[in-house]
Amino acid sequence: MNKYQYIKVESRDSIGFLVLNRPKVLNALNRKMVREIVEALEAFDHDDSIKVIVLSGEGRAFAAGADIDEMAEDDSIRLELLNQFADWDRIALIKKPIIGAVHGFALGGGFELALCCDVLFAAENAQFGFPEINIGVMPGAGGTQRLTKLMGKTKALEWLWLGEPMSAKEALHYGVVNRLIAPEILMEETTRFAQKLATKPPLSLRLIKEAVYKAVDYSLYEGMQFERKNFYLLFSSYDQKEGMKAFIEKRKPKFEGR
Ligand code: CO8
Repeated sequence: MNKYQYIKVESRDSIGFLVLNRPKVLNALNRKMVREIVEALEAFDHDDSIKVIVLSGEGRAFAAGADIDEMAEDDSIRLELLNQFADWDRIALIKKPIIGAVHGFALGGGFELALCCDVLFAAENAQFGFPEINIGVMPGAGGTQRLTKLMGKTKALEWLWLGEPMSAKEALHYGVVNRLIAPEILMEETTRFAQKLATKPPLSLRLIKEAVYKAVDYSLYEGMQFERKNFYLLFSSYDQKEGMKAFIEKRKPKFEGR
């Protein structure tokens, strides 16, 4: 049973599927919807039967941004007190891989949500952009930071200032997305990739994700110290013993995530 109002969730073959489900308004993200997304991600993260999470949108868009109707009358003090971005911050604490499958529009908060994914697969018809400038604001859920870290200052400024959409091809060129896929096979290809990840030892997936994100913020030296500790940590796992034993015995490993 779907307990959520604005999203759909489903588990299949060790993959947790989260689908944004407000297609009539192109999956515009209202605050309750963001809360639901975060709660569903956390539920998948704590579910031992789930190895990988796939995030996508229902209808003709991934998400066309924050719900403009909801925030049109907001003021600064109300926003400060609401502290809505605390929910967004929780997304960065998800330990399992999150694969985004983006088709159609991924604008504003929708683009920011896509940028919260670890890996992005884009349909050839996907359009990414930060149109906030055209309605007198700017990104607020990490867009200026994550986009700049991905594509560099000069290109990020061009997109953020102009507010024009970036084609999927451009997004690929600038390293914003991993792969371009024909729209009709987007979910199939994303699922295939998620299935591959789901066969890997979950603790390695988890500690690699953690270490790679440190590379974004830490100096090389600090990052390497962090990586080393995670490397050592994996030698306490069953899967390290099993993986290496299986190699020596020339058989396929059976990973257990412990
Ligand atoms: N908010 C609310 N409703 C929306 C939104 C939105 N962001 N985007 C689309 N809709 C609604 C439309 O109002 C329309 O509703 P209705 O049928 O009732 O009139 C329906 O979705 C379909 O949209 P259109 O008829 O406009 O469809 P088009 O194909 O003609 O155009 C566009 C598609 C170009 C995507 C157009 O809808 C558009 O420009 N949308 C707004 C894009 C935008 O400005 N996004 C940024 C919003 S600001 C933001 O995201 C700030 C992030 C801050 C942090 C995040 C907190 C969650």
